[in-house]
Amino acid sequence: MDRAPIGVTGLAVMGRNLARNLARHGHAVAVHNRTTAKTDALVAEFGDEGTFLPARTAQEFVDALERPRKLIIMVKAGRPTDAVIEEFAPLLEPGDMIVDGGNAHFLDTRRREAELRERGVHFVGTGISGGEEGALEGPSIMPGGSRESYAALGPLLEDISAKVDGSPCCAHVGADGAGHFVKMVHNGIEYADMQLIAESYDLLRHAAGLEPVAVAEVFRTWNTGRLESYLIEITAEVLAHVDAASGEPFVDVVLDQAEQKGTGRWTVQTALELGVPVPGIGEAVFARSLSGAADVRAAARGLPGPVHRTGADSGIADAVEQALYASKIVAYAQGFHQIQAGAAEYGWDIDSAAMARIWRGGCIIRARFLDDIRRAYEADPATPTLLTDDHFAAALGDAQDAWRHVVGKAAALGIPTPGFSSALAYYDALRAERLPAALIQAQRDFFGAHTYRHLTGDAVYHTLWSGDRSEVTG
Ligand code: NBP
Repeated sequence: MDRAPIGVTGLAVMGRNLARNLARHGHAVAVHNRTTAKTDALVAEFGDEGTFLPARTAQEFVDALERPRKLIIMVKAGRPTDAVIEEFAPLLEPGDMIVDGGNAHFLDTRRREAELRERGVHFVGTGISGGEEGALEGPSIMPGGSRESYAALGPLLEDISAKVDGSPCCAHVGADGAGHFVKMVHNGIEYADMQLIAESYDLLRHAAGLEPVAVAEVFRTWNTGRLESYLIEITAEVLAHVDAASGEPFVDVVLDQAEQKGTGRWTVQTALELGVPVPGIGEAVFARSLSGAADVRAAARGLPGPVHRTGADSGIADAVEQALYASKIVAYAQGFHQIQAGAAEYGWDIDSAAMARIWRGGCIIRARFLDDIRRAYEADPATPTLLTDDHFAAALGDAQDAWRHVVGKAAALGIPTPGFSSALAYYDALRAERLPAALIQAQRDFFGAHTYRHLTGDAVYHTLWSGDRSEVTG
């Protein structure tokens, strides 16, 4: 065989595993890397897993691909992606397809897609979630780009994606940068979910007074119910783990400063640009920043607060489960709101039910819960918020008392729960008959003549605050 239906360039952990995944599924795959030693190593170590066509140069790589050519770029996002595109684009022909499977910013993807479209080349910005293991065993794949490119690429990508109930975790998201946009929001939701789980752990540890190994048991039990998910499962594993050197719970020997690579920050920055409220994701990003603000934390450590930080309220575990489930519904509702706002802004026709479906497997936020989101969007694709879906509204109603009890208890004990508190505030704000935003509008008009509207009608008014306080039309 001298030609392959697809190729991968960039053979670090992700690219190598994606190439192996393709080969294991019976697809011959051309492989290329800037540093040829990685190409040689892949073929030497895993050559028996399928058909690999190693290429030492860009030209050899392009020549090893069947027309229309399909090449996947798996290099470091940013400048390296542009460098690789500049290297390959002159070697391609109209109709060829470049898939960028890296974590690109969706605005870069939009720019690249527009530039390559001029040359007749399809640029398919593709979100891939699942990390190293997912790339090998079956990730969740979110391809953007043209429908035409999906018709050619879809069967291959669906074949190597994760499967849930026989359904592939891969679907065409929408034009140009839609795939990377949805992947970005996926990561934002992941931040929020992890923060809520971390707060649950903190409450079980310090409000219920449980040791990490006992908290692990609680998470294990939760993982048999409606919270069943990859993140809950690994949380139980981590909390049960003991540091071999000290014999202490592993979680107690890890520095409590969470890092981030930037997709959570992008989600919040984009939400701010779009004017979409995603406070749960924002709180999660800021909670990581706060944890890393070591000097500020050291300076503030002696500030007064409740004396007995640790309680022994063993009955709170069930309430925490309710609060976690309710807050999780809120976080996902915010993420899907952002997807819908992005779709409206950029003209993408994104099927929210399909997004929930392809996140059920392969990716970090995979969970039983996503099936309920899929069902909710299938029942009402145009719903403004997931919160009003019958199933979720009932769950939020059932969780009311427990959720409020947990947030109140956390405040009383001095346990920070920005995720839980913010989720509850978002819920209460959305359902409020009247918001104090009316006062803010009035203040804005007072100091800046920014005008306001009345409850009835679209007319714009201004009050002459420094004059006789009569109202004039704005
Ligand atoms: P890295 O992000 O570490 O990138 C390393 C690869 O980029 C190597 O193949 C390297 O070639 C290549 N490269 C660089 Br750096 N600069 C280049 C240039 N100017 N020209 C050509 N190639 C260049 O690899 P990764 O961790 O496998 O991730 C690949 C992509 O997948 C990234 O965009 C990442 O954000 C995304 N992603 C990663 C994960 C994950 O869990 N790691 C999950 C989902 C998505 P060399 O060998 O010659 O240096």
